[in-house]
Amino acid sequence: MAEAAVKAKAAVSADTDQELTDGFHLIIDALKLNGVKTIYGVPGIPITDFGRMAQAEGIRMLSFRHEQNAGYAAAIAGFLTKQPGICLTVSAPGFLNGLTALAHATTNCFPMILISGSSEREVVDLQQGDYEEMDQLAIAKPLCKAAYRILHAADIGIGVARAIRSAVSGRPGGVYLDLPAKLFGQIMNADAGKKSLVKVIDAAPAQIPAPAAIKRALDVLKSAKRPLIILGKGAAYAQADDAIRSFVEKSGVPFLPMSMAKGLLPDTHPQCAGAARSTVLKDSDVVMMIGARLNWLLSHGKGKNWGEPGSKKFIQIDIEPKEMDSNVEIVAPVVGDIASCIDALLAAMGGKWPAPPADWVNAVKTKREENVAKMAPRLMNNNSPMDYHGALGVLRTIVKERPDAILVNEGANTLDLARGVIDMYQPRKRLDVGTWGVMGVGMGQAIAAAIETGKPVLAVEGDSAFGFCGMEVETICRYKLPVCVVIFNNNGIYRGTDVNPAGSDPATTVFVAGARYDKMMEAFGGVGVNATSPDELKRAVNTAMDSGKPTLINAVIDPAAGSESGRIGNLNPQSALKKK
Ligand code: ADP
Ligand code: TZD
Ligand code: MG
Repeated sequence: MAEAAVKAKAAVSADTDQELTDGFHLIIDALKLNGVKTIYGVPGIPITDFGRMAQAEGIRMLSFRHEQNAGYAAAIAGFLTKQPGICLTVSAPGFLNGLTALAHATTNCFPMILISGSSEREVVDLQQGDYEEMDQLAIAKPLCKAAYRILHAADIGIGVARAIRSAVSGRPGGVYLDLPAKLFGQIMNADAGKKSLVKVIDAAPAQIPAPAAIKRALDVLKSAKRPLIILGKGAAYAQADDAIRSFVEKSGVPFLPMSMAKGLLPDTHPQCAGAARSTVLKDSDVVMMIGARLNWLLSHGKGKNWGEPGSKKFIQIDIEPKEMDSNVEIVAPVVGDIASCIDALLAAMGGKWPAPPADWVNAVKTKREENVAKMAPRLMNNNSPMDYHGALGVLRTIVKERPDAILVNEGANTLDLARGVIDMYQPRKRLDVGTWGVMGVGMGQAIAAAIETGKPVLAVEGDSAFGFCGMEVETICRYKLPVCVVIFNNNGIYRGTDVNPAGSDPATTVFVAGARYDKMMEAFGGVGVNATSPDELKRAVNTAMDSGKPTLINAVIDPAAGSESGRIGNLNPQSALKKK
């Protein structure tokens, strides 16, 4: 049956002699018409044949071991390409597995479409217990930007167009598209079917800022004594790299990249204030955010990290008007898409722009150099077992030598320390846990990064973080992707040293001591290496990156080296009853 279905792209009706098409093919044609080249998913009822047919029709189908990882792959594909990443799942449990990633995409402003097969409406709505019965549309709605269901083959064109436009226009986000099983087999006249398809024109229209908003922003920026620019992942997403660089350089203002905006301008750029983060947040008087939100990652724009209350003026560039004044007053809101906003700013700045006061620029530079010098010797140790700095010092050099490789990074200490230590040199090369700090994005991101960009991928993973998605090493081996996974194996979450004082069970944060994650990769034909020193780690990563072979390096990290929750231990609530 499967093979027949794949072959029969269009059938001819016996009685009327007219050429027919069906739901399966209309969905595939609608996606292809709109440039979809890749789908990430897991097969099963009712979408198994759909996957086969899509593959036969030239769409690349990446078949995962768990929908959550396929979803994270689709989400990051959206970030990397500005096209919605597509995740395909079966009904209820598969759908729910994909939903975490859909919510994550929405939270991070990544365009993604979760397409799930679903059970029959008549049975679901009367709750009569269909196979994998669930009212998926209702459940998806609060977790995404938009949710649609297509009931008739003739609506597939419009339904797919609506999903695409919803995902990428305005503030990008996740969209759910519900496809009941019956839709796939519905037939219609092939010609009418073809005419019903919609190619989305200008899916993410430019949103031009008002000239008055541009002038207001520049007036505030010009008045600053200690200005700061914060670049967020919205700026990386916008793919306006040259314009952003010109603007930052013309302004002369120190810039601070948020995690996934690192590399938009190189971290080694003379204006980069990454290594003087606390100083610039505290001491600046005007802060211009470009595609960054004043959420928890920036302490909501207030509190002790931001210096004296009332000491700041904020300028914000964002496509989402509701983002303005979300946490503090924005004195100069600039609403529009970043490319248009930066172009307008550059045009309005004219030929000459006054440099910011030299004492400020120099103070930032001095602080940065001090901090870089303080860190340098720690990165050069060759301790065995390794500490984070010794291991990261090696990876920092490797990324410097291979600036076009993509770095995927998750964990707690593994994340926070790598973000600080590893300089990035090109835009959209650093992918990580995003706004939620979610563990388990790593393998999905690594796979999508390799597929979408064709570049080598280095995934630096905490042992806990990796555990959420580790089975996808089989997927990496199956598709022979140039992914090198380095597990920072400290035997646990934050540290591997906790002891349960009450009984024989292990403490909640520790794992099997001395685990050999490298063997997992060997099980599927990839290369596994156990690295116990920075020298060994360096050799193994370089070999992997040169060969492009799927590789997993178990980097043995001192279990006592990490700290609770990495850099965000302060967010843990404290028990009033805890003994001092
Ligand atoms: P970070 O975590 O790096 O600080 P956030 O995810 O908090 O970044 O913020 C990204 C912001 O960028 C969001 O508020 C989003 O609306 C905005 N954004 C995304 N794409 C664009 C774009 N093309 N133009 C303008 N703003 C954008
Ligand atoms: N579950 C999910 C989906 N996301 C989370 N962020 C957590 C749980 C809680 N959590 C963190 O915030 S970090 C972390 C967990 C479980 C793992 C940290 O351990 P690690 O990294 O081994 O990945 P380090 O290097 O040991 O700190
Ligand atoms: Mg760990």
